[in-house]
Amino acid sequence: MKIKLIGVIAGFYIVNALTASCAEPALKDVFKDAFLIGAALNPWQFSGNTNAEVRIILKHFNTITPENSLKWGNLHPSPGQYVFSQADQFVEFGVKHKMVIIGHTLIWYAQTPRWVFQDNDGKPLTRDAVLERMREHIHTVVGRYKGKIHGWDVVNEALNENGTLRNSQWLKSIGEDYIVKAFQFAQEADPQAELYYNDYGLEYEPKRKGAVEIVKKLQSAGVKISGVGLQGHYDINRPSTKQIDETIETFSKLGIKVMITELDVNVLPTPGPGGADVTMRFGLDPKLNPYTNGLPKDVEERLARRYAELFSVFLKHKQTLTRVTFWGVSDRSSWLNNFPVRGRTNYPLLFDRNGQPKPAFYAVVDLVRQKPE
Ligand code: 9MR
Repeated sequence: MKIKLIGVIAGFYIVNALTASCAEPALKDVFKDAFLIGAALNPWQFSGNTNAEVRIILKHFNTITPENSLKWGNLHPSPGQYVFSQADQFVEFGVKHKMVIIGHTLIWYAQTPRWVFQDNDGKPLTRDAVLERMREHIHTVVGRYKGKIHGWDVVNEALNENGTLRNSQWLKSIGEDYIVKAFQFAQEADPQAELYYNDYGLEYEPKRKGAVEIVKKLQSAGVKISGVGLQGHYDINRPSTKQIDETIETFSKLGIKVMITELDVNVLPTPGPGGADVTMRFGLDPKLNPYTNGLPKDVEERLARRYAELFSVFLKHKQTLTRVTFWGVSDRSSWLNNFPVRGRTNYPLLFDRNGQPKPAFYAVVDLVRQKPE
């Protein structure tokens, strides 16, 4: 009788435990046979605090990217001065929790101080002098985290929407081969690390062609390129799943990996072309900020359907796609609350402002969760 009772009680707890874990399965387990799943992190999440976002990170993600801590401006603000404290903490967090650590980013047109391209009198440096600064920076940063950082966004956002090279200070100072040089320096600094070209809007054909040219140039120069990062700053309607599908296919045919590196879905009415051009800014108009008191049910459902269609495409390409990283952890701290309009209430991720999984979370999980026979 007593034994029977213990059995019943144990059964009750097991069922409860199972229901609890089914209620919020870990994304990294759900997608373990498909791709790594990760998030971009900030200092308040990796510097030893515990909060709802840290709980989400430890439970759900097996790969991490620093949202800002490894950018040139943060790391190397003036000549000869490196500030590694944040980046070190980020890497230690990843090592401690056995996560795949991604380095973002070495060479970008934004967040790079003006001094990089100038001499002490503010005059433009020669090509060779800028190349030497680039080499020194890449060797120092990649070298410091050699063996710990698994892959680097070597060059970020080098393209215009029409597929030509962005007229960045890198292009102006060095010339078109700045991209090949950056990859060469990264390869020298850590021959084992994966090396990526990362951009947004590659789902649109003209820009995609530009990225294909970059990959082919690196390949024909015999320089390592391991993959292309599709940032995945998407809207509720665009780009289409067909465009995403074709894009993954195109890069996979070049024999490289593809990853979704900065995924989020904007649900707010937003002026401009979409995407992630950080120079784009608009004033705050209440019409552009309609959901300050919560997301209406129909929009919440639309977001869930959008996430489900996106992950269906990702799963279709699981042989090529090695990683899906969200640009943030919960809606509370997403950059989209402040871009391209400051001070809005946006809902772009799978976890809400209280760290709770949203309908979009379950929509994604249900694509792979075993259905009862
Ligand atoms: O999310 C990042 C935001 O906090 C920074 O202010 C901004 C400028 O450094 O960069 C954002 O991250 C960008 C990423 O580094 C590259 N792709 C677009 C991302 C969103 O703008």
